[in-house]
Amino acid sequence: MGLAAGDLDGDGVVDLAAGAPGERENPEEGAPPGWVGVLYGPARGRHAAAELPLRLVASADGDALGIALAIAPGLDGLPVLAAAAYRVPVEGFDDAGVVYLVPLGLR
Ligand SMILES: [Ca+2]
Repeated sequence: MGLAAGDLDGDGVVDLAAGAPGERENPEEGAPPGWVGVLYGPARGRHAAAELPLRLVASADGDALGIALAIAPGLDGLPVLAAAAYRVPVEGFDDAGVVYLVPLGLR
């Protein structure tokens, strides 16, 4: 499970991104593709997945999206969320893996 903290929306308050690579939003739907949820700060208490303001869901079963996460400034200085999916096939190579770069500096 990936976890990253940083200011994703540029408001000066730390936000949290959490990955669930072995899960799906609806457990009744079969093999898990993985997903990432973003919780903007300040936040307290428990938050159900469906309540999160931003969720990224893998495109195929078994992609393992969210195994690792990072938050860093992009080339334009705005925050970027990097989310790894290590089991995504690339150009015929099974489990080659990819890292998605998601600019989230404007909300
Ligand atoms: Ca923030």
